Amino acid sequence: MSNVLEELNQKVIEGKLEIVQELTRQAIAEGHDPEEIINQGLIMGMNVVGVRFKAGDMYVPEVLMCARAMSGGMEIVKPLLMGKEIVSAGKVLIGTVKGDLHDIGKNLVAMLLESVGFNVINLGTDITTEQFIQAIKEHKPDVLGLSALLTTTMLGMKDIIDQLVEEGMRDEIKVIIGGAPISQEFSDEIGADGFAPDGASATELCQKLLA
Ligand code: B1M
Repeated sequence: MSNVLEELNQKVIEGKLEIVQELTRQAIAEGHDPEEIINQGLIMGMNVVGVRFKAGDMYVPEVLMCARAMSGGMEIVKPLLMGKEIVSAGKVLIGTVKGDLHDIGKNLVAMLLESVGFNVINLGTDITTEQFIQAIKEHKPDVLGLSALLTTTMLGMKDIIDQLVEEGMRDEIKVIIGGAPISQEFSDEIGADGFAPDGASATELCQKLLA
């Protein structure tokens, strides 16, 4: 790998936004292909971050800084991809369920999914069952990701899955769930396709479900 790409993924790991942007511009000026810059520079760095975070070697604020640095580089490369088809790992629609305003973890999951090549549609927080169903009809994602941080709102996940069954859409989409009070047992109980305890596990789960 060329020096600038190696340096780029190292600076993503260190969460250095300005340097990542500078190196991204340098990589473009040196004639690197935009996809090469994304995959070998930006995403490769973020993959390392995901693994370290999962192992407990990095903390949330650091991961957010890395994700911000990666996004800063992406913004510069993206215009060069106009008209170019990027191979997506799949489409994920993600949101925090009704009545729940917690979004730090959900956003972290969304960023990590994007960093490994998923096309992510992030609906935000306090999303009703109807809003999820409408968005699924509109965007036709491969995976629906539901997040909840409150024991009171996690029950809303079952309503969404029941509604998917009711509308005859359950077989068309994989449903993954997560959030501090969520467990594998709860996931099995409500008929989700899987539970992920953290962002890195969520990316692995989506990859496994769509393999
Ligand atoms: Co709230 N809150 N909060 N809160 N809050 C908790 C969740 C709580 C455990 C604190 C406590 O009492 N110890 C408690 C819930 C108790 C319970 O239900 N059993 C609680 C409460 C009670 C409340 C309010 C009711 C407080 C009040 O107003 N009286 C209120 C509710 C508001 C509402 O939602 N309607 C409230 C409000 C808030 C703030 C707005 C102040 C703020 C949220 C800001 C925001 O998100 N923009 C907040 C915060 C920050 C927390 C704590 C302190 C931290 C949550 C967090 O961001 N963690 C939290 C205590 C705690 O969890 N230690 C708490 C960091 C984040 C990276 O982790 O979100 O777990 P987490 O995400 C992880 C995994 O869970 C997983 O991956 C992430 C990355 O590793 N994951 C997924 C998450 N979603 C996933 C989806 C997936 C897969 C994995 O697939 C789709």
